[in-house]
Amino acid sequence: MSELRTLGEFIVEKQHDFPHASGELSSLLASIRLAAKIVNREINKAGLVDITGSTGVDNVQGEEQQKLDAFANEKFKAALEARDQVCGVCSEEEDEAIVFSKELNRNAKYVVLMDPLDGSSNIDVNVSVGTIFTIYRRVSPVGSPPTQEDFLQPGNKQVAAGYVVYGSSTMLVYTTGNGVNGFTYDPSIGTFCLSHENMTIPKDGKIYSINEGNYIRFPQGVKKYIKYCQENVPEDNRPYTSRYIGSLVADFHRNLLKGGVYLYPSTQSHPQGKLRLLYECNPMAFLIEQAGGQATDGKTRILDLKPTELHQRVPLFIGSTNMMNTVHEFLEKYPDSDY
Ligand code: AHM
Ligand code: MG
Repeated sequence: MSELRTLGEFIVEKQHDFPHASGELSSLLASIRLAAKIVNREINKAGLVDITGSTGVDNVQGEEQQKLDAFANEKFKAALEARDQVCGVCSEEEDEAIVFSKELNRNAKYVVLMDPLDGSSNIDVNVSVGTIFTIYRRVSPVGSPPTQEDFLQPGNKQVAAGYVVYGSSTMLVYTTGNGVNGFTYDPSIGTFCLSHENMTIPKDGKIYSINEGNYIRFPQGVKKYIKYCQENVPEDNRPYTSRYIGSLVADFHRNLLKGGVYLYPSTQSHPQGKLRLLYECNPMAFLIEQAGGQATDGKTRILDLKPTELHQRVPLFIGSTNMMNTVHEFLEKYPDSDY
């Protein structure tokens, strides 16, 4: 971080890339930034529960400590509602889309879809977790409540998307369709500072990320690809390295920086895989393409899938272009119905 540029300054600077930009998107991104800081603070206190019996200080009297994922959901919703730029939100934490009822919100032109705290199995064990978000322009008329159609837009209509990784340091990475930029949180000044300008994923990599415990249930093409990754071919940098955190945001972030491929395929028991199209796969697919990589469900570009349900799941293959090409060769050679 040679020259100190804050996320706030960067957002305003980039606003000029959009003709007729009115600042609404900038204000929306600012509300995400604020919620991220609050969630970051809470995550960093989480370990204190065992020492003090509660994460303490700002706990409302008598109220039971909330689970962190529910807490993150509330904070992001509140921040988004308060800035009046969003008419509704779809969250992994809620069955139905949330419609903001204030008139100012009804007049807003954006909807946000999010996974407020992804990687839930890692929350209690001090391993990186993340927030994933995406922003769409509504298709229903401004002034009315948002409809399902606003939330079920294909990923290629995203206006902006990003994630926050709460890791050894906290970072916010986002795109508005003009490249990907990353900001590291400096807790001493309470500010996200530009640390990774114009991020691109290496075309080649040697990391593959998959929950190999499910191997027996994977389609043939995926099994064969895993064996290919493990072959001893030094001139091709194989065997590759296996890295799997179990937090999509953290696995994605590492592969983005180092080059690699992340796979969450269909399995015999879960033919649609596990990850959610609207607020996990689409934002990550937008980011990876902006960074020069690829994302598909094994056949189709993630961003071209037409969503049918809010919490729809799809298989996800995402990462470095040359590695993705090899994944596809294997998937084509061994049809995916063949487990
Ligand atoms: P979650 O939204 O319940 O946290 O689940 C999503 C997470 C991803 O972050 C992660 O990549 C994946 O689930 C791990 O799943 P598995 O434990 O099956 O490997
Ligand atoms: Mg999730």
